[in-house]
Amino acid sequence: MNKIIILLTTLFISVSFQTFASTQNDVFANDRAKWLEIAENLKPELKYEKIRPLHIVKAQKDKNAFQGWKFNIVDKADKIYTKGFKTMWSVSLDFGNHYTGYFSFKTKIISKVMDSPIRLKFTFAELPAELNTPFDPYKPGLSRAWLQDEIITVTEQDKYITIPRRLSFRYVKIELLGVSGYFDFAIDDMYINAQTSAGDLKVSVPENSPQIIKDINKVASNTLKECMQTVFEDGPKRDQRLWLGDLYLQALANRYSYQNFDLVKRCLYLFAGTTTKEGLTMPCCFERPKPHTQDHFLLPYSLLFSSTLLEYLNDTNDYQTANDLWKVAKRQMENAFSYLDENGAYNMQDKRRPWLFFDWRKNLDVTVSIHCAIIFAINQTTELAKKIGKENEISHYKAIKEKIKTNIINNYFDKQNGVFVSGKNKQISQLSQAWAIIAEVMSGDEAKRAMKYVLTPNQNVVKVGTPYANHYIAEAMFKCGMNTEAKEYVVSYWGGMVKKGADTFWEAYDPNDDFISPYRFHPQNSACHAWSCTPVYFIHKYFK
Ligand code: RAM
Repeated sequence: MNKIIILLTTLFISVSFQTFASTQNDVFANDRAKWLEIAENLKPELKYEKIRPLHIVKAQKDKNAFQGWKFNIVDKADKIYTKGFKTMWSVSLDFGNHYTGYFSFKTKIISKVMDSPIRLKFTFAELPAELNTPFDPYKPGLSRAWLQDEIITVTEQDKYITIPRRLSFRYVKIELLGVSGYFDFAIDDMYINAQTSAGDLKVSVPENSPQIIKDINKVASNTLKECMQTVFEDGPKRDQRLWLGDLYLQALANRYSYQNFDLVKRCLYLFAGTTTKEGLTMPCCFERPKPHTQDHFLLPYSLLFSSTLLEYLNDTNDYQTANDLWKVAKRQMENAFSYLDENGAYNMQDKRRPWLFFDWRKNLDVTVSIHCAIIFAINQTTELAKKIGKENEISHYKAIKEKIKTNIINNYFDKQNGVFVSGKNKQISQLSQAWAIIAEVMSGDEAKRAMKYVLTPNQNVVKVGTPYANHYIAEAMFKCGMNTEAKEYVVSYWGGMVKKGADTFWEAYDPNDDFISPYRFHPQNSACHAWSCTPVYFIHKYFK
């Protein structure tokens, strides 16, 4: 009997020790469930609106149109409801704006008797060129499944069919693939049950603002609205999920538009609740069936956790959340410091190989940018710490910051041209200067000079390729006092998309290359992308 008791006690101690040890290794083991519950309780109600198409349109190739295609209006959309589909075989419709939701339609027989099923192909597109570029044969890249084409076999009439996947589009093309020669049918009705959690705009631009500013603000807020679902998604067409880098910018735009701060809070808790065992926030988060992440750590995004929490606190004065999530912010900083050597140099050869994403521009060297992103995060975390009285916990940050700063100034600053040069090949890029200014490594006239250098057309300067990176360019310009130039920059870059017909801002945009695509296939680009919505923030913060 005694032996059994001893055995059981030993077993109990060993099991408890193991549980204790594994909880010890798992930094936030005791917090995650609570954090995810907070996130779950903040899940917003979606608002729905049934939207029907406005026009039947016909595609026209046009070298002056964005990506070479435009649509011309042929007729009112409701003409289609009485028209025998066999008189058309294919029809394109324009819903007049970008919508996200579930698409339903029904058919009716208009002559004779239905003696076979009807096979229809639906292709949904955010942009005209997307609807007119053949998807197949598909070259490898992002999954072919993102492209929004669906084949539906209709076997019953007068009954709504809803396409199971959520869609994001302005245009739809319907093609008849198979039907018996005996009868004819018509589309009887169709609509998208458009959904968003955004609600009403709480902030508007002054009536007397120039039209282009009003247009940019409208397109930017529409972009954000479409991305606001049960989380802040990066793009309702693709990837339909929460990304931390996008969230930071959405939080800034949200302040000057829908002011849905609970959604920011929910997203912060989702990132906290899905941290790795090491306590790291992963770059993106999927909501279903239960919150989870993917395993490629993206350091610059994890560094933006502090910034997003700080912005949230500034907007809401919700000190409870700031205090609760403070340790997550701090953990991201400690992790970032682990990539630095004793001189404050970031180890580009580190075996953990985090993803150092700053832009999709090919061949961009990010050595200077990553150092500066760490400094920026130190500054932001320090500000956060001051607000919540935790400065004593981060008193060592200052010395680390000075080391990083000294290191990059000594190794990567070209005194002659007054610009930062990145990496072994001393690459001059727009982004390196922008991040140096955002990190306050450069300021005043020195900063202006560097920005002017890289913004002046020059073959040797690496430009940026996405509105994400352009956000930081514009922010850097405002920050160093180039207000007039910065405003012009915002109007010219984002206004350029408006002039090319954007209803929502695009994931990738280069004014000189309409076909730029991170995925080597422009129909895969998302034409309504979260990180492109920040003109709302610029206009309200700086366009006085
Ligand atoms: C893309 C997404 C997202 C971005 C990441 C890095 O797949 O579009 O917006 O944050 O990459």
